[in-house]
Amino acid sequence: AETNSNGNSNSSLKIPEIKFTKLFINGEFVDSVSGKTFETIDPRNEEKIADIAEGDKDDVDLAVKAAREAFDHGPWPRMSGSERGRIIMKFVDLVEQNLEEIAALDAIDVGKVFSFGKSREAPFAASVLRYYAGAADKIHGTTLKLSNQLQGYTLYEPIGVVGHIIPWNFPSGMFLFKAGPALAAGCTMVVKPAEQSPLSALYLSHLAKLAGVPDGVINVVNGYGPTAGAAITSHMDIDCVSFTGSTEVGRLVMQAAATSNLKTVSLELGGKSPLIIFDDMDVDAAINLALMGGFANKGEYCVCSSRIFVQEGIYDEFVSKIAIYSKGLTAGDPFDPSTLHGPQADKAQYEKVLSYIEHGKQQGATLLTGGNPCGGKGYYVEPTIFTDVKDDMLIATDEIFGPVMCVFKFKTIEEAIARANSTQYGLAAGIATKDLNIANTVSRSIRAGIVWINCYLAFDADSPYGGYKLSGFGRDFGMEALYKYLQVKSVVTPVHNSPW
Ligand code: TXE
Repeated sequence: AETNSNGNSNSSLKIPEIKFTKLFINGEFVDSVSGKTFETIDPRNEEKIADIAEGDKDDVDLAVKAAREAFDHGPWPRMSGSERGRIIMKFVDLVEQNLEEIAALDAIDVGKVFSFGKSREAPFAASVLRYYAGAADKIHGTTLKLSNQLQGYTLYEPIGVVGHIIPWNFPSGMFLFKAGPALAAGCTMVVKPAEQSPLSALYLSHLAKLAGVPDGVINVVNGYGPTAGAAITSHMDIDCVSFTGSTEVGRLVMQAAATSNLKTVSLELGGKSPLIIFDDMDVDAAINLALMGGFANKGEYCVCSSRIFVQEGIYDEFVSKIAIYSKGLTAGDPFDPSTLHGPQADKAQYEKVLSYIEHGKQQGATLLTGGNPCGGKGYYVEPTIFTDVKDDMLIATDEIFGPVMCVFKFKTIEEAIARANSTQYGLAAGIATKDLNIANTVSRSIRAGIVWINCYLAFDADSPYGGYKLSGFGRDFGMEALYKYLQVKSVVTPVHNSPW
């Protein structure tokens, strides 16, 4: 990949002022109980951005207390759905008026390409919030015609205090994807952003307050996973945890829920998603899909198409062209308008990606292109493509969560289905073909929560996504996500006013 200059003077124009660094509890920005802070680091240059208040168990307790009070006695769950919807709509308006600031905070915190964040990711996150604003007054149950002279109905009620534990790959998006349906349902919440990306959640909670979300409804406790995160998952007064992160930590979340108060859990975990390209496909179009699926957001995407299966008839052309096209993904400072590929979010991810590249080379795969750090300072890794990859090599089985793609050759549709499914994960899959029979057969045979046909990363607020197998369970987006945050109650009464 080409590299433009990192940290040039033009790019610093967009660097946002960091206005919020404390915890957000009960509508106020407060220091942590311990007074401790941690540094958030700029992946462009490995320098400190700011000191952030570091929450721990005591801070989670205070946040849960505020959320509990707001749920048990506050106005939010008692408002009509349309009133809640109106406030969430105002929140959306403020998000849309501040897309640039939101995108800039994510760019500086985790190296997201600023122009893309501003024009695509942040507007999409706003559209998800708007979807749930519109859903807030459409929550209703069913009428039951019971046997035994009884009748009844179901009531959908907010589940209570929700703990959202979110990762760093979409800091502002993830905050809104999780908060949106929980707000619409009438829940209150404690959000723990990832320690790599504490900034945008604080800014967004400030906007929520300006929009009129009552104090205590949204609380944000930054801090580390084993301390602040674990305090949420084992808390006796949190009713539901929605987690997005690694499969490893997903298991801990479920264990903590089981041994505390049996809070409900949803887990959106890792992936190793296949994109299957058939012979009838235009090669250039297929390459565009593969580059987007594999390298968007520097591969830091749970649905990243890290396994590309190409049918034998177009394989050679595909491989020779993608090696050339991938060099057009200019790496550099996310604030530079010519940048298409930013740095990995932090040092741990950078080192993880480079070590998998080493494994690939050592295990005998062919390095088609990339494979090196780039850009001098900062956590930049070239878009990397391996061929001659065996299905059991580590680069083919493990989630790398970086710009590393494996390209495989296949002959038949049956072979493609079997190999695509031979993974412990089941988050997403892509199919590229003009043949409707193939598209229908493969989409129904793949064990994954979302299948994209002739598109990839085609997210929509209305389209639920989440995992099969070790990719977890529960769904974000769509009405499915709203129902995660609702309890169903049956209300039953005799038809005739006589004792039953
Ligand atoms: O994840 P963690 P990390 C995958 C991806 C990545 C790997 C490691 O492969 O390379 O996971 O990333 C909080 N109790 N994904 O280390 O640790 C943590 O503070 C409660 C895929 O960042 O799972 C953060 O807020 N919480 C993924 C969140 O969990 C705990 C996105 C995620 O961190 C905790 C991110 C604990 N004991 C990583 N330990 C996706 N599905 O998109 C940590 N946390």
